[in-house]
Amino acid sequence: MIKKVMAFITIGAFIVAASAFYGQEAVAKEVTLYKNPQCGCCESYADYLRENGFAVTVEPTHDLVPMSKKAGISEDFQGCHLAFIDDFVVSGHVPIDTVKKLLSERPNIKGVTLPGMPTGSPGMGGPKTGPFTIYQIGDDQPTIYTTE
Ligand SMILES: [Cu+2]
Repeated sequence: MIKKVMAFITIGAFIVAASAFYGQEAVAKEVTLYKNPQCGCCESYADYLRENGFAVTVEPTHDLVPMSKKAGISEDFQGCHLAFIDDFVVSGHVPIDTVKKLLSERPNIKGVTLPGMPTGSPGMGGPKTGPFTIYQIGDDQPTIYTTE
């Protein structure tokens, strides 16, 4: 009897775990990425997100700077494109581990940004010359979210 109950619990737990797993895998997270029409590294970053399982829609725009500002990112901290994922904004060539950290920890911020276009960051070519500093965007001055 106890063995039977244990078996049911084990199967039940397996089904719950499996459906949670497949539920996550089946639905690719939607991303809208705004970029200047001529930006090539932004396209590469969109592909990088796609390779990591996101469904990316690229929207060319000439209003990237004001749009980024409206999203809470002052000019000094803006990346070369602006992506909206869930309720967060991700600006610039932010590595996927940081995007995942943001989406799983869900801190009370507007989003994150990697200013400039550091070589070696995802979507940019060349060697990585040092750690990337990713800033968090909130109501106040940006502060460091993480480095990687
Ligand atoms: Cu870029």
